[in-house]
Amino acid sequence: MRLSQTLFGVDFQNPVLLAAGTCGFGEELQDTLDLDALGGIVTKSVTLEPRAGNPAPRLVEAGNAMLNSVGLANPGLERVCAEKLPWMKEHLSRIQVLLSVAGHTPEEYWRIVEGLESVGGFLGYELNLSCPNDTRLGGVPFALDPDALTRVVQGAQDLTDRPLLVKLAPNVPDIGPIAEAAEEAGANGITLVNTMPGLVIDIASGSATLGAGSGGLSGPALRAVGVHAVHRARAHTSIPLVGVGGVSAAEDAIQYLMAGASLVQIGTATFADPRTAQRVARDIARYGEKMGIEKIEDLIGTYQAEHRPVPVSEAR
Ligand code: RRO
Repeated sequence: MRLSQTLFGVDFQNPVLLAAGTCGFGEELQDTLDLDALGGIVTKSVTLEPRAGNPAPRLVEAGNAMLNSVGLANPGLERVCAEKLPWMKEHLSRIQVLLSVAGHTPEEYWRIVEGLESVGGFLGYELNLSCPNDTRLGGVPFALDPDALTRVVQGAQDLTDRPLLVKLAPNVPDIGPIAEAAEEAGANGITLVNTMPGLVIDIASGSATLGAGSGGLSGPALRAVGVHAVHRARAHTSIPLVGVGGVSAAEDAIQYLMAGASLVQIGTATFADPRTAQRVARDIARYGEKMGIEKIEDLIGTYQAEHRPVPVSEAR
């Protein structure tokens, strides 16, 4: 099966990317996996100023999931431009790179986009509007507030011709209208979903197991939430969708593709096995060959919602 597709005007050699926050800026993983074998990577979110991040522990197990509160640890815009982008330009030319951007105010997002824009060497942006661990000043994440989301996206869109994706949060009653707001504001793609707010308490001490208290839940437990979010967003939008949450095998990625995602991202599973993304890409191709599917596009969006009303006689 042909895994490559043209999206956002460029070629993705396969649909598997590494998710923001799980692969640094690529350099950190260069000795552990073959970056050239990926569809692309999304960097750790970049903020205006450097961030030291939250107190340890930053990651804990939470049943069939992981809880994190990294607290946006990153070198900040200036060092990303001076140190990270030059490395990425030189070493990641075969794969697609999205820069994840985070801020407390719309103006911070815009200043970061302006700063990165002047350096270049990457495909586009993934605006992280949904970090559960560092909400905007005095409020909820932008992704929970369609008016605030619209303002950030419209302002960023005015500053760049590069593809602009937005990353949404899972903890909303219906993500469909939020995805619609993102498309109307000018987003070129939507990534669904960020981690789910969660808390693990150590009952011996009565304290949270994470240094920062609560955090964001990821891993297998998030997969059905992410697949559902993609399905709802597909019903409300026509721009490319990127599915993320709980992918560790080709079968997981294929659910996202069937729900309507054009690309998938791997996050938590990379911590257990850094080569997960390569394996998932290879196994999607094997699945396609087994099923007689010619190209990845023939798999995308093939899921049709079923309505199975309970017959009145059974409902009684
Ligand atoms: O750095 C983090 O604590 C973090 C971020 Br920015 C995010 O978007 N999602 C997450 O689970 N953790």
